[in-house]
Amino acid sequence: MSEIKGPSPDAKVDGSSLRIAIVHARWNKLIIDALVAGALKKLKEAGVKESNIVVESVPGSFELPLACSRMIAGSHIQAASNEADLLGGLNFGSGSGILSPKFPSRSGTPAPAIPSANQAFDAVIAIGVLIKGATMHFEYICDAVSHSLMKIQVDTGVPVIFGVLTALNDDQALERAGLGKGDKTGHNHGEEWGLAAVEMGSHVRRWNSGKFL
Ligand code: DLZ
Repeated sequence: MSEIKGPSPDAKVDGSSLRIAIVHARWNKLIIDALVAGALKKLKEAGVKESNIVVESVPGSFELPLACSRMIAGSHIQAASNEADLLGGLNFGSGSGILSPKFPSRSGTPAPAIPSANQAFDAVIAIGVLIKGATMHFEYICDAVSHSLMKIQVDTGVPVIFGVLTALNDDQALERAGLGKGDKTGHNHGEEWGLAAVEMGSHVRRWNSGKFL
């Protein structure tokens, strides 16, 4: 019998030219670790190079929106700065770059190696696990985090994948990380988040250059 729920398996994704960030909370670490592993597995299967994957962590899910926002901004600054370095050797002089014979070191000081990070993030995956407790805390954080992550992706134009489980109890969260008990192992949603990042990163690149199917 075919599945009713879940994403369609149709999308073919090629992540070989993409740069993707994962930022995860550290609350409920056992579940977080499985979700991050699931996302990483699918990123790599889709061809994203290990050197183009950045993983950062924050204390809890409430910190995810700020982290996504600053990481997206920082990656643009990093990419622009590396481009300037490649073009003009503004503050380096290693003598090893393709343009360096024309632009020798001004200071004579050996330059830091040019990082491979010469492109901004094509997508960010925000991963957190919120489990309802006795108070309203859960509701406030779920609401704030989901709205903020949506706002960041719309405002920046960089896909932010919603990898935040909002579970009513431990079992729900475990099952959504493929860690459920007995015959209810469940499924690791981190895998879909990895694929969604590659698909959305590719789409946005294409759309940004005015190409449509
Ligand atoms: C405080 C708190 C609680 C009670 N529960 C969770 C949770 O289930 N999942 C999660 O990611 N974070 C939780 N936090 C931490 C908050 O997200 C946040 O880190 C703190 O309130 C500090 O801002």
